[in-house]
Amino acid sequence: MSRLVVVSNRVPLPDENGNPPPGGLAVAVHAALRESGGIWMGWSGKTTGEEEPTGLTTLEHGKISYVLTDLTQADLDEYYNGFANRVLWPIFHCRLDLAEYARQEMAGYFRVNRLFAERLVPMLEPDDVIWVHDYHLIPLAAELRKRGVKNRIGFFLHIPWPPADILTALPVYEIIMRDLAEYDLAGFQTDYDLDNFVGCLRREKWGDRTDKNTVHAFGHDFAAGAYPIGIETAEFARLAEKAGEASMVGEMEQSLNGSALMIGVDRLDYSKGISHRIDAFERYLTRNPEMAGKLTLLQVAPHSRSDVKEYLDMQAQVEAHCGRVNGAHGTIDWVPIRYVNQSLTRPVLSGLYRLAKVGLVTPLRDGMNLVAKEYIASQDPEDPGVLVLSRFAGAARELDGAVFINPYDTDQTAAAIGRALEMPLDERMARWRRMMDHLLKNDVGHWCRSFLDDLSEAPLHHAAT
Ligand code: GDG
Repeated sequence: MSRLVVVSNRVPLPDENGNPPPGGLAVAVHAALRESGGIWMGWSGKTTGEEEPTGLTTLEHGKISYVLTDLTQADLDEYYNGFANRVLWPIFHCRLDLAEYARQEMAGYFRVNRLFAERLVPMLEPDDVIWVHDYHLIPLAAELRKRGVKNRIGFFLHIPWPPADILTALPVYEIIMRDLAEYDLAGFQTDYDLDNFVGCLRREKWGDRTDKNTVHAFGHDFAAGAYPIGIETAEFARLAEKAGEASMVGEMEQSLNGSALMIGVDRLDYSKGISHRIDAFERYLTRNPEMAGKLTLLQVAPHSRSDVKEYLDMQAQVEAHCGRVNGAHGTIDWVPIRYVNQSLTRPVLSGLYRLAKVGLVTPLRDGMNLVAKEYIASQDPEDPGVLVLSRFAGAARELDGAVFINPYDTDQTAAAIGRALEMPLDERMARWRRMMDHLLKNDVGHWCRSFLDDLSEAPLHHAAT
């Protein structure tokens, strides 16, 4: 069996017993790494001064080596905060208005990808299978190929791939497309993303599909497919079932004083549609004044990317928005929105999902959205809640029992809240069962195995050259 080499911006390090941190991706990829042995490489989270050499640390746990590279502050500013999070993230989420392209930052992005490649090459063995994750590292395969690496290399994009009209606003889109074609397998979250990717190739006459999962572009064939990421479904269901034991969940239930709970859980990111959700909740309260005191929205929103200006701006906006709605609609004994920036533990989160009659997942665009899946996995089979889901989340391609909304349509989302709250038990159970069966079958282990199986069979254009 070939060794697996995983590369991602950050590495989820295990605890002292070798157990991975909670989180579907970390658990599933660790399971694959434990089986085959291998390496997980990424940024250490540490920065050094411009003049100092950046360090490389290796930690060994059983058959897995964790290889952590430091970056300079300039690397971090240009590669991570700059090009990845202020250019690629907004453009891939169709927010051209928020993209701030600067050549220096782009140069830093390619420089860090070169650094990763230089550090990885000496560690590679000829049979290693390499799996690269996400938009931070698109050029990595091209950099490895330049250094003579002929191994199988796969790439998985966790965020959406935009349509050609949007992508072409990125000044270096041709390089990004060519670099992606250096992988043996390019994996996307949904068939829509895959279609967009092929559409970009077609638009520029660089290539096209030759069959469902093979693309011919820039003179060679490579595999491209949709691999919708899953969660640890059974584990979430188990956590949620015993979550009543967590004191925080009990306290929450008591403090609701009989009012129904709706929940939103998101990194504080402009792609998640948090303000649109608050607008819709307010519209619902305005239209249904008899619900005053009977409905509470818990919005869990840990801070994210606070070094990026657009994120600080949106944090301030969401805070002001919650304050405004609470001021206008709240009473001395009822706060309509409970807004929490604290990060909660998974057992508490699963308990809160289960307590909530409605899960509100309203991104303006999202690669998948794991919260939608976690909400479903956490429900009580005898009395499940209802998922209100944006049609612009990748999860909408799978979770067909949700109540779908367009987050830009505030009236529609407000009406969906009403519909979810009033939905009869038999309909809720039937919708939930369908989605839960799907999530049990298509969990994160399935995702990981499907990707790696297909990578092991992908056409190998580099071996021959
Ligand atoms: C990217 C793509 C794609 C949130 N708050 C807490 C907490 N969370 C956890 C959730 C969930 C995860 O964070 C968020 O996952 P999402 O999928 O919603 O979003 P991104 O971070 O944007 O992830 C996305 C994903 O990659 C995977 O491919 O689905 O589309 O953007 O797991 O539970 N977890 C805990 N406490 C919190 O307060 N423990």
